[in-house]
Amino acid sequence: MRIDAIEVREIRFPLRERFEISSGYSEKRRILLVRLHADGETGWAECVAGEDPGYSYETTDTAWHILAEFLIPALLGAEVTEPADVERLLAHVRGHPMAKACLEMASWDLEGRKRGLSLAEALGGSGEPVPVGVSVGLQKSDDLLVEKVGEFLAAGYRKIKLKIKPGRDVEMVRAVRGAFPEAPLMVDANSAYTLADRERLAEMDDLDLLMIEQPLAHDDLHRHARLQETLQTPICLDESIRSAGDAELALELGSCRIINIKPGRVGGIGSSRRIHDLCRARGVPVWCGGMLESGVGRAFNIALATLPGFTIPGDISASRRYWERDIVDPEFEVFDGMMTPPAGPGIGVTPDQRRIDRLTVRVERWPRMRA
Ligand code: NPG
Repeated sequence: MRIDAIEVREIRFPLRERFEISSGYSEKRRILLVRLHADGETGWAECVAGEDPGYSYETTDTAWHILAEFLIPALLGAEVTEPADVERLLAHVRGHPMAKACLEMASWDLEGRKRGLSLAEALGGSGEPVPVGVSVGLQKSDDLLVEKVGEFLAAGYRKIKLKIKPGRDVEMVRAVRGAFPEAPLMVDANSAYTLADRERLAEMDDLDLLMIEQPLAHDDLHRHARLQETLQTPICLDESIRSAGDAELALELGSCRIINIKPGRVGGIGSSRRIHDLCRARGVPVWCGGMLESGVGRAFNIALATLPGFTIPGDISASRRYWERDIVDPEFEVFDGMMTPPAGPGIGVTPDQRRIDRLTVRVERWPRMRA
C-alpha cells in the first residue's frame, strides 16, 4: 500500500485528577494524534511524548518538529507492505523513538483494518482478557494514599504501583503495606535516586514489593547492575530501555530482572515485540507500562499485553481513571481487575471525531497544500 496522506493534530485533554511523579506533574495532557491514509483506509495512533522533558528528552513539541520535518517526508508516498517497512523508512533519524513510534503504530492499525484482524490477532496475542493494574501518583499525605489504594483494590486492580521520591518513600510504602498486607504492590522512582541511596532503597526489601522501578538515572545501566546486586527486590527498568538492544545489554549486565515495555517509548509495536521475545527466551518477565494515553494509545497497550511473556499486570487502567470522557468508543473498562482487548479490526475502537475536533488546538496535513 502507498501512504498517500498523513495528518498530525494536537489535542489538549484534561486529566480528571493531577498525576504527580518524582520529576513533576501532569494536569492537562498535550497529546499528538496521527492518522495515516493508504488505499482508502485510515490508521490511528498517539504519540506518548510529554509536555516537558522530565521523563524523556522528547516532548510534544520536539515530536511535532521531528514528525513534520523528517519522519513524515520520509514516509509520505512510500510503498509499505508491512509495519516493519515503516521502521526501516524512519531508521535514518537518530533517537526520537516516541515520534517514530506513533507512525509505526498507526501502520499496525491500518494493516489490521485492511486485513480484518484485531491488533491482538495481528500481533499473535491471545485476544483473551488480561489482568491489569493501576499507577497511583504522589499524594499530599500517606492517609490519602492509603485511601486511594483501598479504592483501587476494591475495584479489583491486580497490581498497585506507588510513585516514590526521596522523602516520600520507605515510611509511606510501609503505611500502605500495613493497611494492605496481601496487596500486590510495587514502587516507581522515575530515576529519583543515586547509588548513595542504596541503604535507603534496601529498606524496601522488607516490604514484600513485586519490584522497584527505575530507581537510578535513565542512562546508567552500570549502576543499576551494582544496585541490583545489593537488593533482594527485583529492579525493573523503564526509562533506560528504548530498544531491544538496550534490553539485551541491561540483561547481560544484570541491571534489572524485569522490564517495563511501553510501545510508545521503544519505537513502536515491532520493537516491543522484539523486547518481549528476547525477555521470554531468557525467562525475564515483562509488563506493559502506560503514559497517561487516551483510548487510542490504550488500545495498543492492551493488545500488546495479550502476548504470553506479559506475565505481570500492566499500567493499563480504565478510561474513567484518567478522563471524564475518553476520545474512543467504546471506552475502556475494567471488570474485576481484567480488561478485554477490543475484537474489531485494528485498534478495534472508534475515535470520536467530533470530540477530537473540539479538543484540537492545531492540525497539519500532508501532502501540504500549496498556497
Ligand atoms: O496509567 O498510564 C498510566 C500511567 C502509568 O505511572 C505511569 N506512568 O513513569 O511509568 C511512568 C508514568 C509516567 C506517566 C511517566 C506519565 C511519564 C508520564
